[in-house]
Amino acid sequence: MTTRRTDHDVVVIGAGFAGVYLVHKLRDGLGLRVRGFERGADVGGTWYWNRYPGARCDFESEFYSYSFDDDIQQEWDWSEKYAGQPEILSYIKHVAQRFDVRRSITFDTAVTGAVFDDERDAWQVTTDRGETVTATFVVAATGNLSVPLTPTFEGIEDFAGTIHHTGDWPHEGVDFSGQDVAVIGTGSSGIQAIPVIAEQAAHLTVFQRTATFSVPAANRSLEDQERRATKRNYAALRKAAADTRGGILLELAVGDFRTADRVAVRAELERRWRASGVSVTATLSDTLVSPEANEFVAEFVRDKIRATVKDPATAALLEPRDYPIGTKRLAVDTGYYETYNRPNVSLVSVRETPISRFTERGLLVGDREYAFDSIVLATGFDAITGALERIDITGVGRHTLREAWAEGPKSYLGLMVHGFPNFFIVTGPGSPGVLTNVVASIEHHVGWIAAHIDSLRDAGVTRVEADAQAQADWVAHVAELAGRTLFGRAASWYMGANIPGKPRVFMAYLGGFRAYRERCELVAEAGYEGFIHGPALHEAVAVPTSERTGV
Ligand code: NA7
Repeated sequence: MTTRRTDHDVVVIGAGFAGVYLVHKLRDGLGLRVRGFERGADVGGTWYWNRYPGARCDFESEFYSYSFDDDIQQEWDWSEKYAGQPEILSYIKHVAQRFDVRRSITFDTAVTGAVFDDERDAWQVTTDRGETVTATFVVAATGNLSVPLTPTFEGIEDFAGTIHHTGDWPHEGVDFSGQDVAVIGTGSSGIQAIPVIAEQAAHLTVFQRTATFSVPAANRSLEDQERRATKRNYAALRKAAADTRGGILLELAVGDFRTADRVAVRAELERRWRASGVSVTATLSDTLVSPEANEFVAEFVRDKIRATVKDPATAALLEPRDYPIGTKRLAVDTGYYETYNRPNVSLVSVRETPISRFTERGLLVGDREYAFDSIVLATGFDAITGALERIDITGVGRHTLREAWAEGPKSYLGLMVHGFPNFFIVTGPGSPGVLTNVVASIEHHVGWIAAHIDSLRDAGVTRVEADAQAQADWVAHVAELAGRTLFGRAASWYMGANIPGKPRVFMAYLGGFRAYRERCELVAEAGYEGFIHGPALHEAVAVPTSERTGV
């Protein structure tokens, strides 16, 4: 790696939370020659693109933040429990500035291809700016929710008004004052945007295909003394959070449904709903495995919807009935259900009669046309695999990642894919990333990848690859864990079910952050068990190790 046999030691793709930390860790921590590429004009990733009104974190910001540098966590004051997008973006910029990360990143530049050179143990990376560079390693920090999904709507180009996707929001903002506005989609993004747009628009019509379970954030300003208390105990709190399933401290379960007293559970749900609904689904330990437990919690939330929304017909449409609570991402809102009591908001269900097309004036649902000035697409993302599958990644034997993942994504620990040596992924499929406080997962993965690359350097090895059997075992383990839960009953983006033709595979590791970390530690301690250092056997005969290592 020090022989300059490649242009760079590492190419990092993406400059969100993961990419920023990777550049710092690998460049400043390991002294590697690092080059980053980022499609956007600046750092931020998800928080750079998702600037829609109401965009906000649904993990507590004091913990949805880096822990690797104590000065930063001591200096930074989060204004609210759940920070809004502008504040989170400022934070990432602040960290990038502190470590002078930007000088190693080429912005406004998307990586379009990466081809592994089997002879040289190096990647050739190409960009949409026509640049080609070589690097020993590539680390994909491409994000899980970075490819906005616009469903194929007939006539979309005929619409005379403006269309905005929540995941690609104009930087200058959008003024909806006096407008008739439509929002299509009621996932987390729609649920955050709808109350804010409703305050501005003359009229807002929400088009809902599937009602989503949403819980109140009870967001609020943080007091100085709270911030000080967190800062005093940061190390211990972060450590405790890392030992949980989600990498975040939430209230614990009071028991399981079979043995817990129903009246007490109901009272506890009530208390949690008022304090902040995020831990409602964690009230019972078996919400995600027992249909009865799940229905009990789901019915509690439906009761809340009925109690909040004044018009019974609208309330009935908003009651989620299509999937077990928690098996699609739980939305965390500020005044979502209350918004439907406003005179300028209406709800149209497109469950039975879908949107048939866009027209010049608006949308056609069945034979009814709705006219709008603006339409907001809150229609989600090609999640988890989308960003990687849009890059032409060609590994050993000229096999592409798209081919390797044709029946669903396969990886070892979510970190590497067999057949793609020296290519690491941060919070990839098979990692617990999307089910956890993703910043905690990112810090873990980046630390683990950096340590692994460092150990390769120490050993003078220029090639590492996931073993085929280790990968097959991990994929089976991930599927087996998912099979024990209710997650398969939801048409969620975790399952790829929001994309026509995408294989329906539960893509995240459900064993929890703690178990995952422990497993990764054991693997490393055992000399990176399941990873092959040096050339691996593919169908063809491998070149002897002695000729391939020790560069
Ligand atoms: P989601 O959660 O994937 O939500 C997308 C929404 O768009 C969902 O309600 C979809 O309904 C709806 N949708 C998609 N296509 C259509 C069509 N053709 N017609 C009507 N409605 C449609 O994306 P978000 O951006 O809200 O959230 C993504 C994650 O970001 C979130 O989970 C957090 O982790 C942060 P469906 O449910 O498919 O019937």
